[in-house]
Amino acid sequence: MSLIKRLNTLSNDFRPALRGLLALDAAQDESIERTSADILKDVRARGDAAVLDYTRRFDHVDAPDMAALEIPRREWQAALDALPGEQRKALDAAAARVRSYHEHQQAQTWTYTEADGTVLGQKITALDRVGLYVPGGKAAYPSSVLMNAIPAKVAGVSEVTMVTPTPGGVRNPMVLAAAAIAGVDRIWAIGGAQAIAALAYGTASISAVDKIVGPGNAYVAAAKRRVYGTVGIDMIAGPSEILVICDGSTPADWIAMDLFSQAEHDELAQAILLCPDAVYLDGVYAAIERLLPGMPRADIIRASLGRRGALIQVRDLDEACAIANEISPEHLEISTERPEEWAGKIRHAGAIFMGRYSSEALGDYCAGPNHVLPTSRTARFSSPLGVYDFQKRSSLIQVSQAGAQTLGRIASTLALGEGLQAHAASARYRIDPTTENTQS
Ligand code: HSO
Ligand code: ZN
Repeated sequence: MSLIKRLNTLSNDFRPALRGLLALDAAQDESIERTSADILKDVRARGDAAVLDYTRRFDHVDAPDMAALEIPRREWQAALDALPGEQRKALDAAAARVRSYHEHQQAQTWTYTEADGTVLGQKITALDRVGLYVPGGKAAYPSSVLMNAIPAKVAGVSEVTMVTPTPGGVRNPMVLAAAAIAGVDRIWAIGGAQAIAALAYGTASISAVDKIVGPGNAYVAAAKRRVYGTVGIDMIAGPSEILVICDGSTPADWIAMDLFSQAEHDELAQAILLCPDAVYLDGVYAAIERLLPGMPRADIIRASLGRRGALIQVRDLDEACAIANEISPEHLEISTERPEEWAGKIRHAGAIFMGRYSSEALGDYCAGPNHVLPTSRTARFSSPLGVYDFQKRSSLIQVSQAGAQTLGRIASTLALGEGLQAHAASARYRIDPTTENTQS
């Protein structure tokens, strides 16, 4: 059994094989949908009491009241102080770089003035309250705490409330430390659909938020989809993906390890390499074979590469770019000479890593850009998480007296066409009768 599929764009079965690779059975599990809907309803009705019940049932944490489920700031601070020096420095450095990158995304309020003195514009405001879900267990990533909370704070969100399940009462110190560095405001040791419900609807102890972000399991995703509309949500993330375009001159071990770096996230993660050089692809295959047994997460990597991975021989790098656009991957590495030239041909990718030294792992942790990216081909229409996800726009309209004369005529004509008399009158009231017949 081969470790990873070998495909060639020239062979007849390439198209169906590619379709098979990209297909991901997104069928939503009915029973998960139902359970999560029931939990939402119950928390909405019973508030804190329901949250306490579900936390007992699912996390085996028997808290007497909600106060016992809030993780106090002194505990995050203690977690931060107890970090080994290297880890503390790395977390600080990553946070500083993520912050400075996101400061570049800050949108500005703008206005312009028309000849008659009418002022029009757009005002930017931050959301008031944001909820951040952080999974417990194996996918509890401190780096994701930074990637979600820092842009919210840069945007000017006044209160970031984090929720994170603590099965058996075990709290993850590195997650708490990251929250302290990122500027999170409060942390509750709750998770699952019950945490999403508490954030969306509010309870006596937990204030309702305006938007919920952060990854979670299938119950959390179902709950987020269901509360959308009551609150905003970020994207619903699918399994991680990496697509590498290589000219065949990067050390094969580097590329093999880049593929592993996404594959190790999840059995359903996707790692694909496109290269015109068959001998190079043989070399990467050999590197995979040699390096895989030494990986602690070899089982996950093997499953992911075997199911959804591929080494694809392309005619040339132009064809590689065309296929990359079709796949619209979450992460694209362009491991070639003059990568910026090939990047010019890329239209759909969550993040584009250019050159042999830009490994995706650097972007996952500390380059600066966000690692929350569109997956499952949604890069065709969506963007990385950013400051703009925590801000909104209000239109500004300040019509001058002169402006009201011209606009009033246009508006009242259109209003009469729509049969809306009050609109027409409201516009016409502001027209000076002495000018009424002198302007058209
Ligand atoms: N590659 C993941 C983010 C991550 N990697 C967190 C390591 N830790 C997002 O696709
Ligand atoms: Zn990663």
